[in-house]
Amino acid sequence: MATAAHVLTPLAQLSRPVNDWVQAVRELTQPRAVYWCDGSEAQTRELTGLLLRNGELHALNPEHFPNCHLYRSTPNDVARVEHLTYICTRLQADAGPNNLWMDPQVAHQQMRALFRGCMRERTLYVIPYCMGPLDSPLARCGVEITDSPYVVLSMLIMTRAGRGALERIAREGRFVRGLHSTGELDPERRFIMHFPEELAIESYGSGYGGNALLGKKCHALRIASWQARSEGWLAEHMMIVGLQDPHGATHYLACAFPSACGKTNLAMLVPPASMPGWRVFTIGDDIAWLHPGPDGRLWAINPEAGFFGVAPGTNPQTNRNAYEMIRRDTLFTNVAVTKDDQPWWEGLSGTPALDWQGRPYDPANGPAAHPNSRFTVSVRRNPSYSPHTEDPSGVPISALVFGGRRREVAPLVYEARDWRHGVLVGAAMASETTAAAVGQVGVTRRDPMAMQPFCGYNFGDYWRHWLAMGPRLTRAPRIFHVNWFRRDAQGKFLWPGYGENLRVLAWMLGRCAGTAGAVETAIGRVPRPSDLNTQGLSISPEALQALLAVDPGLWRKEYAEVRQYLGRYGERLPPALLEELDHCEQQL
Ligand code: OXD
Ligand code: MN
Repeated sequence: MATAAHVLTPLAQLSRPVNDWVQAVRELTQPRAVYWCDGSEAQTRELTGLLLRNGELHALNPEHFPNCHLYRSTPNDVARVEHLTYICTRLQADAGPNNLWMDPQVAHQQMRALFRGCMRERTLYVIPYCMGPLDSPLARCGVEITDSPYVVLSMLIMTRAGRGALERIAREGRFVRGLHSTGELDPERRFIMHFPEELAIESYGSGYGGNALLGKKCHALRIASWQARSEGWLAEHMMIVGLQDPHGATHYLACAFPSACGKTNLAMLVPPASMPGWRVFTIGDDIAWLHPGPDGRLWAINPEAGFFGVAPGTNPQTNRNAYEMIRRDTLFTNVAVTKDDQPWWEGLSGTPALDWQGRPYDPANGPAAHPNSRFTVSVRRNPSYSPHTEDPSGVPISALVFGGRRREVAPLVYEARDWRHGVLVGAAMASETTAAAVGQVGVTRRDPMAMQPFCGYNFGDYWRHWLAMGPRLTRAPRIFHVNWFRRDAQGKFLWPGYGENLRVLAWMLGRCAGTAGAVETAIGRVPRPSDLNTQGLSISPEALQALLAVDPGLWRKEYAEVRQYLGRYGERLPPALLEELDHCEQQL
């Protein structure tokens, strides 16, 4: 028999503020039952079994994909909904022109009407979670209430969820409150509301990752970016990777790219055979929380514990690590399946039998897998997993990298002259839209720091905060910009990408060490072809020349567009950014 010391306190009794909130939500939403998630394997098995029995989950081929499952979402609910995502601050100007805004009182009222009684006949799940290692002072906690067991299973992979998180909340007393219901999955009754001043999120009507796994975009970016400004750190849409050079030294980079532009692949890059001695270690693939350390360097943690990656394009040729990682214990969403129940998407060999909606595959219906189909898997499944992922103080960052998907204009890589110029480089980012959000794909839009959909406050204030961070770092990371997506006149990609990207990252580390050359241009420092390691790379000298070219005519036009864009931020725009832009234009 267990002694008193072994009897665990029921979760509901651990934190009075959490329990009070759960009871208030229970009254509002009227669920049939309340289920507290403790993060145990037993609960994961129980919920998986429930979803398999009710047909919401499908078991995949147990021989080739053990413990892997497929979830098919409602066809109208497959991506983030930026047009239904709001920042609700008392002052509209605090949300800024970069966000949709609603008055908090109006938003609460509207959401209460939606949530009232919405969980009748459903179970209310309480998920206490921690973003970041449980024992890290840089981590922050939240509680998500949801009526979707699929969301629970996903949150259990994507965050450190359960008893440990709730115990931390009980000690700290502070947590982000995230209330979610799938509602009727009606796009007309779908809203993702953020209340940064109250550390609260309310999401209704969608079960899709970025709209429903509230620890991810809603907490770790929109709410955390707000918290980070007041506490003196940065919450960024960045992956974190460690590169070990052939001498055995490891350096960490944090890279911001818009959604579905290759962060996951870059984070677990496989070095090309012609670069022996290099090793890659992954810390994170989507979000970085960056803190100035006592040594004047910038230190990063990955607040997440899992990957929610885009499936199409992932295969043993493009990324062996990523493909290896998702061969077991993985939750797939909206992929196709082969006739022997293996998950399938464009870019894999074999043929699909059923498409992402479960229909017999017919090319007339479009791609077999949804272009934004995903895998959800623990970071520990990654063959290049870095144990430093768990370091409470994070890893020191040597370089920050911004990047977009641009057919032209931006060269393969360039380096900012200094921190202030680097902030302009980030603020001036643009990229072609992808299937990660509802809307037209392939349209170039401004996406500063890859944070357009995720910054929880006015970009003008955000850039001011970025500028202020520089002087606090006596050993600030260097800042770079990359573009893997430049094309030739026929529309063909000029750069092979994937593992070959290591050549560009190695040049950056060379710049940090003072060993790699570059030429000064108006936009920053660009490598000459001879500054890049091209040994074993099959690329023509003309293609390399084109990749590194800076066309003054195109850049004049680009800077004019940047000026016009920045002008939208009026008096909140820090003058230093315009001075920096003047300087770049004069150099042209
Ligand atoms: C993501 C996104 O899912 O950026 O990471 O949309
Ligand atoms: Mn992302």
